[in-house]
Amino acid sequence: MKATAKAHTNIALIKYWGKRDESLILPMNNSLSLTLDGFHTTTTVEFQEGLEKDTFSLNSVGAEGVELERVSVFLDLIRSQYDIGPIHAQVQSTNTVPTAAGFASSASGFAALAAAATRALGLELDDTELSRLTRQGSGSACRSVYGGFVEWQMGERADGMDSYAVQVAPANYWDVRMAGVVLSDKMKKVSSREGMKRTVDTSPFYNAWVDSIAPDLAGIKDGIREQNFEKVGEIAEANCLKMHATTLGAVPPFTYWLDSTMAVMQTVRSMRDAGVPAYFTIDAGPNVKVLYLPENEEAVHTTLRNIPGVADVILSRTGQGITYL
Ligand code: 2P0
Repeated sequence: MKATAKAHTNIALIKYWGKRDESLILPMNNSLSLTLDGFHTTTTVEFQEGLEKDTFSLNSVGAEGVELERVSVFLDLIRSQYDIGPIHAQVQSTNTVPTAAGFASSASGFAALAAAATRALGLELDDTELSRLTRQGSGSACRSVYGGFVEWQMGERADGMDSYAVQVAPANYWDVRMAGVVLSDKMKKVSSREGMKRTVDTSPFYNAWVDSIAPDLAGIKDGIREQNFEKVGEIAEANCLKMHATTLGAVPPFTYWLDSTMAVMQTVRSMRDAGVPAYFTIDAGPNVKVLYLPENEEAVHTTLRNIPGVADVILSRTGQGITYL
């Protein structure tokens, strides 16, 4: 009744932005991500007879309130979906995603939790079923079941049975890298859940966003297959800009960007003008992630670190999918 699993976080190159079903977590569009080896969560789940409730500790600190609630609600989902009965669990997680880095820890967190909990219960889920289950903890987490380049297929069914991720190319297919640029100035943020909902409900740009996904996805998959870095980078950067443009049309309008976010974006464009291919992407927060090739690592690292307002730059390679320890 005990198992340990490790999952890496992922960063979307084609963004998931908006749900068609809030409770099942079904998206409005397909998304495509890169799993990163630098950021992972390791989770041990032990089910025990006689526990009155689930417990959760993160980096050895006992969690209460909303954090514990999200873990326990997800375990409830597993207990009910697989007819487990009222047995509770002790959950212990270690996160190497630096909390200040603005890298989504919910992706690696829910992927590791789903894998460890189902393994502890002796359920033999294949990757598709594990991804489908993980999706219901946090949408982007369903992509962390796999390493390398991963596509979350939105599916069409109302019950979500066809909404899960598949691998597009494994981690060792292509050595591309990503730098996480951590900004010192943190803005109080609109959560991604709230931000995407407000955008779907109110932004006149939202339909244009959805319409732009199919060509972006087809193009980036060609680019990955061909290992055409410029093609992949250009599409990813443009897709990110379109996602963020939808937030400006929302009511009330909002943006995740700070001055320093735009300074990093501008520096990445200047690097390209100077002959270093590098492309940015930004999630539901001010920090910037920069895609680059191994031969440019030193130049990219040095340039990014020297931008005013940058607190840290964390480099990462492509990462693997779920592993059991
Ligand atoms: C993504 N983001 O594709 C997009 C891009 C943020 C911007 O997935 O409500 O934490 O748990 O499904 O997955 C962040 O949203 O949201 C996210 P829920 P999630 O990575």
